[in-house]
Formats: sequence, C-alpha cells, structure tokens
Amino acid sequence: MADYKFRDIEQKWQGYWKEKGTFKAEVDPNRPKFYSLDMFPYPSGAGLHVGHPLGYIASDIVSRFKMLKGFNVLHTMGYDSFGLPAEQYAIQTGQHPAITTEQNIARYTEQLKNIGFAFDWDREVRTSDPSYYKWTQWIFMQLFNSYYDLDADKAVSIDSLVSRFEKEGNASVKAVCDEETPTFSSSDWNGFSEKERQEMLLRYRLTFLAETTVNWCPALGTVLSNDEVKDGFSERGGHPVERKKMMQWSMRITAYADRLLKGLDKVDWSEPIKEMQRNWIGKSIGAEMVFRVKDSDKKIKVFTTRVDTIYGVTYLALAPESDLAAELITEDQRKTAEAYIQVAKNRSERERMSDVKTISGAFTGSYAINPFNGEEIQIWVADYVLAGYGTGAVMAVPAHDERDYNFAKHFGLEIRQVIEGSMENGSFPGKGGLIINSGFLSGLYMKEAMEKAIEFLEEKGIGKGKIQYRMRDAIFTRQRYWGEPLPVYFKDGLPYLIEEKDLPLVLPEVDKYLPTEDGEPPLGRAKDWTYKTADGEYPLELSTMPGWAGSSWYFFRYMDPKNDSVFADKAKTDYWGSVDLYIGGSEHATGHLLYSRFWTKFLFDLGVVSIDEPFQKMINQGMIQGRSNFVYRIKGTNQFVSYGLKDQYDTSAMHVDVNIVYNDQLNLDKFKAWRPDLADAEFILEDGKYICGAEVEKMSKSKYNVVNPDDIIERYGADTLRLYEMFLGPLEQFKPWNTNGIDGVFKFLRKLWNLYHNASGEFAVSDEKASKEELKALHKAIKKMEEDMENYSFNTSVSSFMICVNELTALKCNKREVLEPLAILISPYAPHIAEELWSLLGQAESITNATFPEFKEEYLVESDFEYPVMINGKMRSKISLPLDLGKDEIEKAALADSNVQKWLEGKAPKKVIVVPGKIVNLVV
Ligand code: ANZ
Repeated sequence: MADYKFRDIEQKWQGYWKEKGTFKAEVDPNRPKFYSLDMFPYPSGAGLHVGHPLGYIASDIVSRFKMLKGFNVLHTMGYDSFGLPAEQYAIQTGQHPAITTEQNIARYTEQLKNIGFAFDWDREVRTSDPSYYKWTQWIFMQLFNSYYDLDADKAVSIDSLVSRFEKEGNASVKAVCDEETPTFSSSDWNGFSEKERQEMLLRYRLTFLAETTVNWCPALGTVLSNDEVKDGFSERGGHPVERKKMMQWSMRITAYADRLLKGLDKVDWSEPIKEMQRNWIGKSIGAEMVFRVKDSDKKIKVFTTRVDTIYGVTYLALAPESDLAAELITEDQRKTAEAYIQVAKNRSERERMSDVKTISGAFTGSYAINPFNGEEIQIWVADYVLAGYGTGAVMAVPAHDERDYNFAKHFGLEIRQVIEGSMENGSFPGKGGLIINSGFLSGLYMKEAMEKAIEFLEEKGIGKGKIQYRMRDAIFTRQRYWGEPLPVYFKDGLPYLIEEKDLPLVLPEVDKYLPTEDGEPPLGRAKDWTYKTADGEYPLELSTMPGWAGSSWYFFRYMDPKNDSVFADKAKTDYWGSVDLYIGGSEHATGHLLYSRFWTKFLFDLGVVSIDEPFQKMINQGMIQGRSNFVYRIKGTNQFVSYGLKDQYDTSAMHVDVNIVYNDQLNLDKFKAWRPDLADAEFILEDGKYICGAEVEKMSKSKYNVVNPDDIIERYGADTLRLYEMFLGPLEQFKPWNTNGIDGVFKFLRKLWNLYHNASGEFAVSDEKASKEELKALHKAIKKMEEDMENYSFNTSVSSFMICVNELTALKCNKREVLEPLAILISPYAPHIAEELWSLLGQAESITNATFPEFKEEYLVESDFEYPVMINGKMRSKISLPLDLGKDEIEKAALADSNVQKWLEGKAPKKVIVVPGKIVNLVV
C-alpha cells in the first residue's frame, strides 16, 4: 500500500504557496475578475473551532475553482479587531487590549494557515491598525461634511448647502434633516452667529451630534445600537439595557432608507435575509395629521397608514412615555392615569409589546377634535403605543384595527364601522374595502379615499402625506476605549473636525480602561487629549466608534490595503467592483449588512467608488452544532456505566470531552487522566467497551464538545478537514459536527492517492489511452462539479468524487488521461494532495494555474446498443453493436453472429430489415 503522508505534503505545499506568492492578486485588465469575500472574524481568545472555517472553506473552493476557470481571483482575510471582549479582558487584567488582540490574531492566523486557504495574505487588514482606521476616520469626516439632497437623491457637500442658505435660506431646500428644523431666510442665515450656523448645519449633516434616546447598558458602561440589543439585554454578555436620553453621535442612515430598500432588488441574496432588511427598514406609506385638543392650544400629531378610516376614529391614544400625556391629565383622572403611567414606564417597550394578553391604559380626561367632522373624542394613554415610532400617538379605529379593537372592547369604547367588513363581524377588511358612511369619503375605495383625505389635510394645513420608516438613525458612539477615536474636537461646545493631515488620530494611552470618576468615557483619562489649532487648544471627543464602523468598508481596503494617500485607489476599486460571492452568518442581517450597504452608497455618492451595492451574491452558512458525549455515573460513586446498561442503575449523566471519545467509544486511560477526581474511576463495560451517549447542542466550552480544527488536522490532515466540513451537508443548513464519519473521508483520500501509485507504493501512471468506462467515470464527475458550483452545492460534489474514485479503483485505472484531470477536479477541495499528485505527474507549476477540464458529453452517451435479432418473428439472438454503425454493417454483423447462423442452417435469408438503434428482422 502506498503511504499517503499528509503531514509532509501539507507543510510542503503551504510553504510553496507562501514562497511563490501563488495567491497574490493584482489588477489585470486582461482577465475577468472574481472577488470572493468571507466575513472577517473578530479574533477572540478562544481560537477557532471547526464551525468557524466552514464558510471559509466553501469560499476557498469557489475561489480555487474560479482560478481554474481563468478568473483573476481576489480572496483575502483580515481581522475585525476592535471590540468589547478584548476590552473586558483588559479591565480584568490590566493588559492592553492591543496586546491581547495581537496574540489572538497570531493564533487565528496560524490556525487559518494550517487549513491551506488560497488567501492573498499580503492584503490582510486589521480594523484596529492606525493605518486602517485613518480611513475609517476619513469616511466619518466625509459624512460630517455632507448632507442628503432629496432633489439630487444623493449625498452632497455641506459647503454647497451653506452657499444655498446664504442665497435663499432653507425654504426651498429639499433635504433630509431634523424634524424640528425651523425655516429661515437668507438674511436670517447671514445674521446667524457662528454657533447658530453650526447648530443649524448639525441638523443636516449625515453624521451629527444630538440628544437621543439610546439603549444604555450600565454593566458594559456603554450605549448599544438596536441590533446589539436582544429582548432588552445586550447581545454580548446578556446584561440588562435601559432607555436613556444622551448627547450622541448618529449616522443619518434613514436618508438612505429608500435606496437601501430598492437596492435589495438588485442583489442575489436569500429571500429571508432580504425580508429581514425590508422589515427592519419598515417603510410605511401614510399620512401625518394634527388633532386639536378641546379647550386648549395643545395639538396631537398622529401617523396613520389608514387616513381613509378617519370617520371611524373613536379615541386617540398616546405612548405612556409621552410628555404631552402627562400634561393632558385632568384632575378627576389624575389618580388612575398617573398610577397607570408609573407602572407602564417601568415596563420596557419590548416587554409591553410582546405581552399581548394584558391590555392596559388610562383615560386622560381630555378630548380632541376630529377635524373631519368636528367630533369630540377621548384621549387615552395606552401600552400598545410605541414612543419611538411615528409620532408616538395613534388615531384609534377599533372597527378596523385589531389592537384598537381589543383595547376598545376592554375599556368599553365605541367601535364604529366605516368600511364594508369589520373587526366586529370577524372579517378584518383587507386593503381596498369600500368606504361607507364617511362624509365626503363615502363610496370611495381606500386608495382614492386616502388621496382625498390627504388633499383635505393639506388644504387645511393640518397634515400631509408621509412616508414613515421603522428604522432609526444609527447611534455611532460608544463610551468605551477599544475603538476608533472620532476625529472631532469641541469649541464653544460645538463639534469641529480635525484637519485631514492630522489623521490618523491615534488612540491614546490610558491608565485604566474604565470610565473616569465623573463618569466620562475612558478616553477622559488620557493626558493631553486635546487638539491644537491656530487659535487655541481644544478638547477632543471622548467616545469612540462602534464595532460596525471598521467593518462597513473593509472590502474596499482589501483592494488596496497599503495605500496611504487614499482609502483605496479608484482604478483598483473599479477593477474589483462588487464582491461576487460573500459568505457569512445570517446574524448580521440588520447590522453589518445594512451599515456596509449604507457606507457604500455614500462613497458612491461622493464619486470615490463606482458601485453602490457592495455584495452582489451572498450565501449564509448554517451553524455547525456540537455533538456532545455523555458518561453515566452511578450516583454516589466513582463508577461509570456504559450507555447500553445505564438503565439498570441509578445514574446521572455527565458531559465528557468529545476529544477523548472515538466513534462514541470512550478512551478509558484518557478519561482517567482528564481530571484528578477521575483518576480512580471504575467502569462497567458492554462488550468490553465503554459506549457514551450523544446529543446535539450548541458548540461551547462548557459542554466539552468543542472540536479544534488543529486536532483534526493533526490526525487526518487539512484536506480531510476541508472535505469533511463540506461533506457534512448543505452549506446553508444547521448541522451537528460528528467526527464519526471522518475516517471515511480520510480513506477516500488514501484511495485517491492509491490510484496514482502501484502496490509497492511507487508512483505509477500509464500513458496508455483510457477506456470508455474510465472516461465516463471522470466526465460524470466533471459534469457534476460544474453543476454543483453553479448551485453552491458542495456536499454533493464530494459524493461524486467518491463515486468516481470508487469506479476508477474498480477499473484499476492508472491512465494519465484520466488522472491528470481528476487531480485538477479535486484540487479546490483538497488542494494539498492535488498539488502533490500534480507535481508527481511531472507538472512544474502549481495546479492552481491549470485549466479546469472540459466536460465532453460524448463520454456519457451510451455508445453501444444491444440489437434483438428476430428470425421469422421470433427472437433468436442479441448482439451488441456501436450505435453509429451503418445499416449494411449491422446486417453483416447480424448474419455473422453464431446464434443466427445456427438458426439459418446455412440458408440465405429472403429479406433483411434493419432499423438502426432498434431491431434486426430476418425472414427466411
Ligand atoms: C389608523 C388605522 C386604522 C391604522 C386601521 C391601522 C389600521 P405600520 O404599518 O407598522 O407603519 N401606529 C402609528 N404609530 C404608532 C405607534 N407609535 N405605536 C403603535 N402603533 C402606531 O403601522 C402604522 C399604523 O400603526 C398606523 O395606522 C397606526 O394605526 C398605528 F384600520 O392609524 B393606524
């Protein structure tokens, strides 16, 4: 048996690729490009487990396949290296986060290199590197210097806005800005002080400082974005999160809401992910209108998507957080209403929304006037109204809205039907029902009624059509140390940008990574954290950027990672364009994947890149779950009973490290050595073995089911790991890691190796022509692989390789004509062994430079046909002949057949009828 020395082979080729720069990517206008991107990892202290490389292996296979197909492939890796865990660790140990980060990166890099990825490592980026975050800061500055012009439907320089203000004020400017922005004339503007002007501009800038209600996490001491909060707890660490008002930087992502929606139609992503983004953006078309409060000059503004139901409004409802609600409470309602508000405020919005059973609210005692019919309607405060959506107030139409209906039923409020079909008779009117008994809207259908109602609102100056988005502007600052400093200083309490030549603004040293005594962020501890300008020295911003800043544009930096004069050269970003295949987890659907689309669109508006969608095709790999093993301890003893016998005893199950279990069989010596308390463990075996129980769970240290790729590589090699990860099942599916099947994959590679070697282990490939069967086995696999690549179906290709190698082994095939293309075929999956075989075949260059074998249909078509030969209507023989044989030759062959000759008994047939591909008929 030939010896497949995977360790030597893998080291040799990893060294070769590095030395020769095999995967170096450079712009080459003569070749089509392919940009293959993985979501870059946060380098955590735990290192990689086998779940992490799943997506990387898939994208590596596609990358290598594309290389074989003649593409110029950009395939890179880097680190999203700012973030909370390194900082939490720094707080506990005093260790600078930069040091831990460096160590973790070194470990990740080593682990990744062992797997043999075709990355161009010279392009590695790290978001925490000043040479990188210089450009993150630069992008921030461009956002600060821009506003969103609705006429141009793009970001435009703030300088041009200033010149418009100087000439014509802001009345004619259509721009995305603060809701409360006042109207001013050019003379107003020209009369404004510097401070007033800057304050006004902050209402327009794409990144701005404003008092905002934020998610404040006291345990982490920082603000979190909506996507970092899950059910009222921080995503990292699971700490409680509260709502709090704070001065914060935000990004005006809402300006891009519509383009973010439209762009989804252009990209090839899975429908569920697109749907998650659509829901997150949450576009609603409706109207905003004002209700006057009776006997008062107070007004209540509501947002409604169904202004056509205006005659069915029987009460208004405000969010409990609303300041107005408190002001509207009358003396006789004070006790109940205030008590209710107190309780409601202590429940988070999320809690209130998810609790559908408890309906609570209170009447304020005040009334509003319906401007359409002058009716007086009660004003309530209600749990189901969200403070942060729309205007925080609802015009309630119980007959046609479910939540209003439940509320009205509970409190005995009027339910008035104004559309055919109503909640009352169980038929919620779908959109488009006929409007009945509704003043001048009667007899209309929804769309027309809405238009007419909006016309009325606009005429009276009490409302207008309005598009509302659920998405909020993105909070951009964190009160933490380990992030990019904002390139901002403060003069007279107002923010100004530092000069571009002073970038990067490098993160300063601090004595501790904790807030200051006065509750300032950690940067408050830095000495001389100030900015010197010609007219003085000013304090710098103390907050840092959030985790998503650096990851929102890294795909551009890979194209030109060392450029120091621009974030990436335009000629390069033009050449590489959008990412052709992005593989990563679906958990980033509403965070990273929205923010990076936003920044790309912004950079597009600036004209510094030519694409406005960063990721053309995306695949979300499923998680690899752990497969835990259990041993069963007889209670009160140190005796462990094998799985099959455990029911005969009173036992308790205990997780055991999966790394000392093989095919569910426990290695007893390793078990005893695992922990001191197990040194004297005793066992009750079945058939001389200790069999463990097994269960699929999340892969986690505490469940002892973490499998480290290094161990698998040590035992079987990287090629086996790569093939095995793909073999586990469809890429997108969640699936358990089960080491049990890995032997089979390893044996497959050994079989492959043996095809190229003789029984004494010598390389032995013949130059003889391959047989039809051999070529057929090969071309079936070629065809399958091409189809599978189209569909990103990796597991099925592995199976087809296995079938092919089995068939070739059975045929004892050792023909170069088959084995050369076979090595190329397998090389994307198992690159090391493929390189070795390729060089044994006498090739001087890396197999990456080979050309993918051309599939030839002719090898798959059946070439022979078994002709039935009939004599006087009875079948007397069967002969196998090539399908392309002519009639005469078929006749000759039939007459020469020994069976036929026997039946003919030496006579010549009277008639011979040949139907090619079907039958031969003889009449004697
Ligand atoms: C009257 C009405 C009648 C409504 C009807 C719906 C159906 P989407 O589609 O999600 O945008 N609403 C408005 N602001 C709210 C808030 N802050 N908290 C809770 N609900 C709020 O939903 C918009 C609809 O949700 C609005 O249209 C409003 O109820 C309610 F037959 O107004 B509607």
